[in-house]
Amino acid sequence: MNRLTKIMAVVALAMTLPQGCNNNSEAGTEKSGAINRSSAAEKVYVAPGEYDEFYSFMSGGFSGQISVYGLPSGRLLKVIPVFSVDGEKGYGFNEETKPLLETTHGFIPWDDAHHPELSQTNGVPDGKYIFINGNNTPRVARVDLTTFETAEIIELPNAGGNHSSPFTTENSEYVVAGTRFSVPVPQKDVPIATYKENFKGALSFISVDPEHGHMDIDFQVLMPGYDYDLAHAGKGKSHGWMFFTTYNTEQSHTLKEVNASQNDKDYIAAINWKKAQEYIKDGKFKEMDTEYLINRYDENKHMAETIKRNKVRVLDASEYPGVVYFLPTPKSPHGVDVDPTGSYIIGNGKLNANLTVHSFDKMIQAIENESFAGDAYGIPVLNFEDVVAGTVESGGLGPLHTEFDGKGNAYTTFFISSEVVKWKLDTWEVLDRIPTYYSVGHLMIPGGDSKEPWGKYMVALNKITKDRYLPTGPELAHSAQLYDISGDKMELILDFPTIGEPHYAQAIPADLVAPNSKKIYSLEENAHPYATKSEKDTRVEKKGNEVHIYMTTIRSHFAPDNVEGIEVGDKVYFHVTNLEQDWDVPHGFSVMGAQTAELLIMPGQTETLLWEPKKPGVIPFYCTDFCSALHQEMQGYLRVSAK
Ligand code: CUK
Ligand code: CUA
Repeated sequence: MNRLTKIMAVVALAMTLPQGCNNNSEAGTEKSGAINRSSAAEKVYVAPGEYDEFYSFMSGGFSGQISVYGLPSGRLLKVIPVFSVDGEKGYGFNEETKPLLETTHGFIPWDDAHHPELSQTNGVPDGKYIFINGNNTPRVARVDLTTFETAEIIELPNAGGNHSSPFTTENSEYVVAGTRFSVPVPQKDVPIATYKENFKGALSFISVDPEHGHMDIDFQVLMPGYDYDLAHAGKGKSHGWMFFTTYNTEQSHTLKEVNASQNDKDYIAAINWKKAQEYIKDGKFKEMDTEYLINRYDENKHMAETIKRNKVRVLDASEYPGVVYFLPTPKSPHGVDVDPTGSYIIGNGKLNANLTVHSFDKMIQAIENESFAGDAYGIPVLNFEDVVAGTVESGGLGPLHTEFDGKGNAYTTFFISSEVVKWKLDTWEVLDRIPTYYSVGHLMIPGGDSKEPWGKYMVALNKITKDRYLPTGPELAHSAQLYDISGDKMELILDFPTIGEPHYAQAIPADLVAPNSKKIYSLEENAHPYATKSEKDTRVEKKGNEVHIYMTTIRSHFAPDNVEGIEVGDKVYFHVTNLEQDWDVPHGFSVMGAQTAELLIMPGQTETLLWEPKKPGVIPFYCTDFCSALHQEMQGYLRVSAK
């Protein structure tokens, strides 16, 4: 085969998907593989009224949200709206949360979320926050795990396709955001064929304020347009480094499936962010004019605010020695994962069968010896032989991602051969393999990308469901599969469907999150500018064509519940405060003809719905959340007159 036909063959292979059942199962086993039903049932059974052992946070993929499941039961606990509007909670529809979805492109009520990542303390998930990337309009969100609500969304300038994100450092000093699509930096109108000269990849290092969690871009490292796919932080001995995969060192801008697969090796970019911090501290950086927004939700005001930034600090990698090194890695590496000790950097070449393991110690040695193979874009390229620690001869095809159990074992997914392979660190020998149904992308072990994994379960996140569930028309849910990994052999114990595409997930023992979960917003501390803290303060204020209704709810009535004097063409703002102070007694609110959605107001909280009446008449409104035996009576009327 000549080179091009070889590449085409690989591409064709990469497109192969399982056709249906029995694709991977061993002879004689049904589509579920060899399942010990009673042992599996016992392992996943959480009796009514009992709690799960772990919270699991799954990316919603093209739903733009995070879904929260209990493990091992697979029960759905909550969907947290992040990048997409959500009628169930009024998210992105009420005036308080609308600013969260503002960008320099305008109000964007959707995104494609791939990777949730828990905040860490000393390299271990701490249960404070979960971050997630918006891939399409580059953004990173922070969800507060005391409220399970989106607290902040930051936009990323100079990026296009925020895929290698938001992986965090040992103490959440930074969450990072690479760029999967290189773009002109700064953005400008140039011919696409000038890719090599004009297109760059900006890697953002987003600082997280330890007290409030507030994010901002500390600096960006400007890189050649190699396309940055995934990342993971060093830990332990490699703390201070961040590793990104590249898959387009060819710098092609068209037919990437062929053109970006020509080089036998692309690079893992090793970024010494502590070195970058020194340059920043010494004032040795450039300030670039740009524009990006930070949208923050203030819990006391129950209101999001937008902050505009117009500059970003940049370090062009070619001009700052010691910040970036390239580690050659075969076959278009996708995932890059660092083992719990921080010694090994595993690159999964997605067009490969074998896994490449680099040694952090050898990398440092080679840098100290200045033993370089050459340079690319002024960045030193290390010799493959100098940094490689071993190769795992996996016997699988299409490796994507690796996680760890904290007992010296690694687990890698194979998309094409649709399986998970367990192998041993240091000896690189394969210990076990098990099929997934079907076409696994990421996998997740609770804490499995941290210093101290809780290596009891593994979840495979599958792209294709085919025959696993009752058919639901042409579109089938994606799927998670839960495996018991406490023994020598992996054991499949549960399937459950997911919301959107569960690219990646994180999980954490429930007792690190549940005790801090907030039960109630204090009415007394409610600092919302339109809060009404007692029924006697409810009122209607009209200024020109703006009507502000200061309304309260308590079981089972609204005050006021009859409003007259509204005219067609008015902008009517309902500022509704829930006076309840009991856990889990929300009231809902909506109006006939509401142009957006409803409000779901938690006890102690104020939310605002904007309504623009179009026709005269008497319009009913009601509580949309069943709240008491007299919920059906919880309603009112609005009289709308012609102008
Ligand atoms: S991933 Cu986003 S395209 Cu391997 Cu993290 Cu699938
Ligand atoms: Cu209040 Cu239903």
